[in-house]
Amino acid sequence: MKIFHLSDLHIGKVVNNYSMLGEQEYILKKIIEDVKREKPSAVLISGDVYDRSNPPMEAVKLLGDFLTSLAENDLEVILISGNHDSPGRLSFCSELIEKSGVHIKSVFDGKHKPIILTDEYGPVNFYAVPFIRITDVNNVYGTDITDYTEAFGLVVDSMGLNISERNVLLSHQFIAGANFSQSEEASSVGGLDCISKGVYESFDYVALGHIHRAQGFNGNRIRYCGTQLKYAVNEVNQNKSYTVVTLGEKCGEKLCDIDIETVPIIPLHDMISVEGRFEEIISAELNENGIITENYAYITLTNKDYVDNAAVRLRKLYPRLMSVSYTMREKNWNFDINEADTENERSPFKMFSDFFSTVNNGEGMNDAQMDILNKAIKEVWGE
Ligand SMILES: [Mn+2]
Repeated sequence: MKIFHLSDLHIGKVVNNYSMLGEQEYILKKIIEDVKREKPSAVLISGDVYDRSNPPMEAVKLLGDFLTSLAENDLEVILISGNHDSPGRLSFCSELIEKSGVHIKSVFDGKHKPIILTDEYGPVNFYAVPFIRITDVNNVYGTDITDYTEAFGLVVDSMGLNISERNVLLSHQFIAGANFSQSEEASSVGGLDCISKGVYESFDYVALGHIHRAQGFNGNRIRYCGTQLKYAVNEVNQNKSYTVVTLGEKCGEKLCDIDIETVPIIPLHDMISVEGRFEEIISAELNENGIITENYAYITLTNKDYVDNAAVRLRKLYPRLMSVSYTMREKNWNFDINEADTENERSPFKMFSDFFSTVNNGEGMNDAQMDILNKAIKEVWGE
């Protein structure tokens, strides 16, 4: 049985003031083309469908169009909510929509009615658990658990899995040991939010969402497919994809075979980072539109001094300019020793104002900022 695994669509996301809707619409159309060609039995969307609990109208329309296009094919769509979604809003009309083969599980109620699909090897039971916190588990089961792994373990135990059949889980959680990106915006990175992957081991495949970098555990049977688009500067070198899983027959408690492959996604516009001297960066070759690139560009300048109007000048050649920063290798942290005394002799106020003007293009603090600094100094050192 062939399954497409997507997650973290973050429809409606805005990155550095650029709406990603056009980019998202483009790749979702590509995925629909792949669905028509590859004919998967199910498309799984493992949470963070929207970027916000109250998504903009255009984002709601795009998800609606995507689900409608998916449902026009002979397949089931199973979708859970992530930490960015509003469970209540996402569940709108879910019982009605279910009749079209689109199963939305966004409100955690402790009930587990698997969606069962069948192929020549028998049934595959799909369990869908939306993003949950320990308090959700305690509220539903009347427990007093304080450990995330124990809480999720209770959820899995309550499913009453038949391990002689094939079982697939959709989940949106942070597994201990997973490798974060930057755009997750999780409430806490690691620490208390971690679940030990042991709780997932009874499943034949776990379609995870939450972490934006694709990665797998236990031979990829517990897998984050990652986002389908880059959403942060430290994702520029990641290859984005979705995952296609083909489940074989079950041999005892394990699958005889499972095939897991990634399908690369070519975005409409890529997200890149460029580093170098301003003069070099603006003299790169122009394309047929008279600009350097249509891609979203994070630019880091290695110039010793600030370049006048750098962003304005760069934007003419890089119209999707995300940010301009300086490495300031020579200047950074290295105050002019002729001007400053030793650090110990400079007052905290002088040290901070020097630092402030260094990182602000030579501009000093305004009155309000000086007030804040003075207050902070008083708090730390007294009068
Ligand atoms: Mn996410």
